[in-house]
Amino acid sequence: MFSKILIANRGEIALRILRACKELGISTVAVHSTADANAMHVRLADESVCIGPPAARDSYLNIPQLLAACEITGADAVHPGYGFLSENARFAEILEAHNIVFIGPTSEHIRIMGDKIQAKQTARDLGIPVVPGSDGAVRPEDDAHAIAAEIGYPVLVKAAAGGGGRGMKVAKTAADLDGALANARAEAKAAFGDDALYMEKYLGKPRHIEIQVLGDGKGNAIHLGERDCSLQRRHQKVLEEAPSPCLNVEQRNQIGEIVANAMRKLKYRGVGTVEFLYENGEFYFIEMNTRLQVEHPVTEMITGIDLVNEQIRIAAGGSLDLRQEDVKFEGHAIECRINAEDPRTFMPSPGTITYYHPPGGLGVRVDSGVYQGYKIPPYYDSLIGKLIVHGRNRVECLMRLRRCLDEFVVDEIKSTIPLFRDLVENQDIANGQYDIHWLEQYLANTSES
Ligand code: MV4
Repeated sequence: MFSKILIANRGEIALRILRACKELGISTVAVHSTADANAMHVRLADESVCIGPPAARDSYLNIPQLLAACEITGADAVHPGYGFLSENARFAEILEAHNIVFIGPTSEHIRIMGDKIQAKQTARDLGIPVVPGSDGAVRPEDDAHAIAAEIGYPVLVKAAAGGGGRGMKVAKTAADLDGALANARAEAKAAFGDDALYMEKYLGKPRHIEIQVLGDGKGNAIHLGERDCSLQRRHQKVLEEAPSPCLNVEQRNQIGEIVANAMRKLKYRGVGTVEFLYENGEFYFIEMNTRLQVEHPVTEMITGIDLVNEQIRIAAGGSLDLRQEDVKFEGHAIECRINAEDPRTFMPSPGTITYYHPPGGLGVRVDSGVYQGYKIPPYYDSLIGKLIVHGRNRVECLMRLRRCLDEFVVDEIKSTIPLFRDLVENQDIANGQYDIHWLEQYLANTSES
């Protein structure tokens, strides 16, 4: 096992990782920018190193500074959390070259899944159902019209280097295709320096359902069920839940087994998430994330499995000691992402938290890096915490969530808590009847009044 882990992240996820390290008896190193000197992850870690000025590219993304911090402290492994360097294959390689363990998958697997065309081909070769579309890249010399006609309109043009919705263009009919391709290619070139494109059948009203996986890199892998992450705004998830209100046990086991089998063949190591669009009873692979995700607690709440503990043990060379039949799904969990934002305009609202009272009680978990008196810096994403609630069933979970949102006080900054208070009263949410467009439509409708 490792003796000291450096946590290359900040905020609530840095705390989450610290807690797992402490329970494993591993020493911790926090790194921080000058803007985060007063952050909770710095206070709770055994040691801390300032790695640069506020801008992420000069601190949390600064590989030489992180290597220096490892060298100074003698850390033998790095946990990247999510965002920042968590899916940077080069960072994983550089650490390996310095005999420091990257707590995550191999750099090769990170690289494959980072290229959405390669990811899709790999998924299909492993037996995972994918969205019908072009066979790999659509090059400028290809007959895009013939390919699109074959797929059937509407088609969606996507960037190989994209993900998270950037560089996507819909062509409703053949008349839109040349424009969609030109716009997508220009956007991809500018945003990623890689203008490779591919095309897919555009699915109109899907849900976003993702499968959590865990592998040991030796051919053992299991799935931990799904999370329904359909409630998004501008490609940012807002509320996630498990199990999905639209799946039954057979559907879960079927897609879960397909994904787990694929991960066994791939010899995938660590935690991963395979993302699907789900429409009319069918799953369609879109992307794989090779990192721990923000919404991982939802899965932890219904399985009782500590995903960060598993990540660390596996990175240290341990084998997966859970078998698929050991994974039991119990009850229902919902996560609300609490952002320091105006609940109507979503404008960031940094500033000082003058009064803070998180909810508690049975089935309640708050993962947050903030405290009363904490000043939220303006330099990073606006996530200040996550409220995760568990109940024996979805109805109990929603009742508990409503009660927790009533208790939650975060004063003198704007937060998204009032949005969630509205959502728990909504009939579509109560019925679990929503798709990936529901939230944006709801927000457009409620802003009129
Ligand atoms: C799609 C799609 C419809 N059809 N692909 C958006 C981000 C990226 N992860 C994939 N995305 C989509 N891909 C096909 N073939 C619709 C979306 C999409 C979406 C997906 C998940 C959650 C929210 C979304 C919001 C808008 C569009």
